[in-house]
Amino acid sequence: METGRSQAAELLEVLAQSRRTVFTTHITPDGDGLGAALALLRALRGRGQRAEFINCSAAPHNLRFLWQRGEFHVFDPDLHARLLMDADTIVATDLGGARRLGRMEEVVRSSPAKKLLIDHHRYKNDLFDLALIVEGASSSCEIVWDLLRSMGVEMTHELAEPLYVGVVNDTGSFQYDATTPRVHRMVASLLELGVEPARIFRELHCTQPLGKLQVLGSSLAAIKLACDGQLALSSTDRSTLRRLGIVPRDAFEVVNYLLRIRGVEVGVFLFPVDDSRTKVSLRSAGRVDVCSFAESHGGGGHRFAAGCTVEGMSFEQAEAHVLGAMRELLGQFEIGEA
Ligand SMILES: [Mn+2]
Repeated sequence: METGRSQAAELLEVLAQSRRTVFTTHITPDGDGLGAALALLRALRGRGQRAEFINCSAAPHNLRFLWQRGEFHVFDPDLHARLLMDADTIVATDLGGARRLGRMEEVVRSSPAKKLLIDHHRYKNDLFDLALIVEGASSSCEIVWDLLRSMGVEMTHELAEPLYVGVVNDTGSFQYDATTPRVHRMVASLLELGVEPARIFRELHCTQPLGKLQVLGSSLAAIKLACDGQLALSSTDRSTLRRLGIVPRDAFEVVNYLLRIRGVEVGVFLFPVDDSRTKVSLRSAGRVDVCSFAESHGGGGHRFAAGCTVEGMSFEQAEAHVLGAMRELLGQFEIGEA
């Protein structure tokens, strides 16, 4: 990694001095944010430092195999606000923007603790005293892997497993561009510490509720192509999710399938949160930067994988708005077949 060396050194210095550290990651946490925080928390605790992991929302069921009792807590103001106010250091991993602290944002902002960020997303930082952002990293876990080695921590299975889950999560099981030789060297070293890829695959992927596959089925059946087949669009709705008994985030995986269609450059998945807000998830095959659109609507992510919420319009209007913006990005000005 070329950038972030001095921030990394500074960050490690702060962590070394910190007697009470609180970790957190983004709302609806994923394997990368959880893995990065968990590995660092274990390293600090291993050195005898107090550390807690408090998050604004619960973790998905398929990641709960990662931690032991007492290693992860869902934010309860009565129990945890004091802890955040009294902490020396608050560390956010994989955050993707201060708003993604959810209902913890206010207390994190008002805490006198030193605030550190470890991330590989690009966005404007108006909260953290020290931001270690390595845009070229595959995952926040790759950054933490570097940090742990700089700390001279002895790598063990309990540090390796969460890091492995984070890298698998963010590389889409080693399918994205971020899958570098370096990532494979990192993973090799994690496997040498006893990480079991087959068992972790089963934990992550073979534990899905039926409804999640059914919403995938109905959303795939509803795919529309536009812009001469370069744009694939799909969506689901609240009543379908209710009927299938699943939560919205279980539906969003659909977006990753859209790029599998021959000729598709951009995939868009839409979900109407309510009558005036539509969640939009965007994927690009590598020619079009979809992050700028997401950023212009208060969201963010990476150049080729981003998301946002379009507000102040109906679902139909939001769909047309996104379609128009993507058509422009694709450099197509004729009306595509919708
Ligand atoms: Mn990540």
